Amino acid sequence: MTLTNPIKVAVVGHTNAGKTSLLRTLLRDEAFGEVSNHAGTTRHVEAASLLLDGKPAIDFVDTPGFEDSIGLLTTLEELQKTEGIDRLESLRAICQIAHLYPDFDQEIKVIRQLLSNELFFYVVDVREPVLGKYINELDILAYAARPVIPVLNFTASASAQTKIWKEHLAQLNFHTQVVFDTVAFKADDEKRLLKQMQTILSDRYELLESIIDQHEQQRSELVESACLMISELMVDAGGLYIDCANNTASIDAAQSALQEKIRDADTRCMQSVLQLYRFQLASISSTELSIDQGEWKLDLFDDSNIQRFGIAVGSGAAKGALLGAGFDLFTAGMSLGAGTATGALAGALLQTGQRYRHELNARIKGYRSVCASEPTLRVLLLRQLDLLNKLQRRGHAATDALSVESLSGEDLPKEFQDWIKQLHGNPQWSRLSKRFDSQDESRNHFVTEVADKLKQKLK
Ligand SMILES: Nc1nc2c(ncn2[C@@H]2O[C@H](COP(=O)(O)OP(=O)(O)OP(=O)(O)O)[C@@H](O)[C@H]2O)c(=O)[nH]1
Ligand SMILES: [Mg+2]
Repeated sequence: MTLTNPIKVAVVGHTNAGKTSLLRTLLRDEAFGEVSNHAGTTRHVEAASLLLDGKPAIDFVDTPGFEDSIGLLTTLEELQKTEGIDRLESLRAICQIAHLYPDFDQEIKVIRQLLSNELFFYVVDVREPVLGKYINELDILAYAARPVIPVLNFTASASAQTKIWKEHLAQLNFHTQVVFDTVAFKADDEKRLLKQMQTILSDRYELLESIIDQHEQQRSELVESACLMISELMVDAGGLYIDCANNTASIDAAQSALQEKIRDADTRCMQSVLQLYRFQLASISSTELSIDQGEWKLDLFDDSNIQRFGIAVGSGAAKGALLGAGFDLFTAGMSLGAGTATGALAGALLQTGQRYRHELNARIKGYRSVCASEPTLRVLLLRQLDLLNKLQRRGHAATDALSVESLSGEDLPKEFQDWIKQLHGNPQWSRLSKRFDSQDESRNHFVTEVADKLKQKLK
C-alpha cells in the first residue's frame, strides 16, 4: 500500500448524542475523552488516531456538542446578508470574529473543525424526536460543503426511533447513514461505517479496505488468544491435585490451598482476557457486579454459583456434600472415617474409582488427594466463556455493569466430560501443580484442541 495522509474526520452533533462514546468504541479506548450524562461534557476539541500497522490511518477529532444551533444559524444568515458573503464564507467569518460571539464559544470550536476536516460523522441520539434544532445542525454542516455520514446512536434502546430518523434523513438527502450503537457493539455495523466512508471518499478506498481487513484479522486473533487462555486455565485447574494426610486438619489445608491456586488462576485468566480486549480493570466497577475492579464478585467455590449456572448435579460426588465445597476428595483406602462428607466420598469413589485408578494406586494407603470437582470446573469454564461472549459485543463506551449470567450446562462443548476425565488422568499437565511436566507435548495438543472447540461454541 502506498503511503497516504490520514483521513481527517470530525465527529459532531448535538450535545449528549454520544460523540465521545462513538470515538471510544471506534478507537477501542475506554479512556478517550470524558463521557457523562450531562450536556456539554466535551468542552474542547480532542484528537486521536486510528492506527494501521502502527501509523495513523484516520485522524479523528471529537468536538463539543451544538447547543444553540438556531441562534447560530440566524447569526450566520445575518453575516451572509450584511457582509455579502456565501454560506461557506460565513463560517470562516465567524471564526475570525469569534470574540464578538462569546455565547457561541462551543459552536465556533465545532465550525473550525468543519473547515479543516474532510468528512463529518453526525451523531444522532435516535431516542429523541426529529426536532428543528437537529435539522438546523445539519444545515450548518451543509454550509461547509463536505460529506456527512449520519451515525444513528442509541439504536439498541427500547425508545429508539431509528426508522423515523432514517426517513427524515433520507428526505434531507442523507442516504448514506449508519446504525451504530456505541455501547452494544456489532462488528458488522463498524464495517458498514467504513464501507460508507469508502463510497464517499473513493480516493481513500485502499486505505479503508486495509483498515477493514485489519479489524477482521484482529478480531479473529483476539478470539483465538482468549480461547487459548481459557483452555490453559481449564487444564491448569482440572489437572491440579493436592495431597494431604488422612485427617481433617490436613484435608482442610489441602482444600484451602487448592481453592486459592484455582481462584488465582481463574482471576488472572479473566484479567488477561479483559486486557486483551482492552478493557480496563478499574473502569469495570460496581457493587452489584460479578466483576468488580478485575475481581470476580462471586467466589468460584461458592455454592450459589453452581445453582446460578443451572448445573445438573449428576455425578456421585456432586450428589454428596462435596458439591458445595467444589472439590473432590480421593483416598486410596476405604477407611473414610466419620465426617460430613462421608456419603459423598463413597459416591465419588464408587463412580470415579475406575477413572482414577492410576491416581489412586499411586497413593500411599491412608493418604488423600483433593482436586476441583466437575461442577466447579463447569462453572469456571462457563463464566469465562460468558465473559468472552460479552466482551465481543461490548463497545468501549459501555459504562454499565459487566456481569456473567446463569447459563445451562448445555452451553459447554459435548466433549466437556471427556476433557475432565483426561485432565484428572494427567496431573502433569497442570502448571499449578508440583507434578507439572513442561516436556509433556500432549498437553499442548490438548490445549489447542480444547481452544478450537471453545471457539466453535462462541456465539
Ligand atoms: N445506552 C447507551 N448509552 C450511550 C450510548 N452512547 C452514549 N451513551 C451515554 O450517553 C451519555 C452521553 O455520551 P457522551 O459520549 O458523553 O456524549 P457526547 O455527545 O460526547 O456529549 P457532549 O460531549 O456533552 O456533547 C453518556 O452517559 C454515555 O454513557 C449508547 O449507544 N447507548
Ligand atoms: Mg463528548
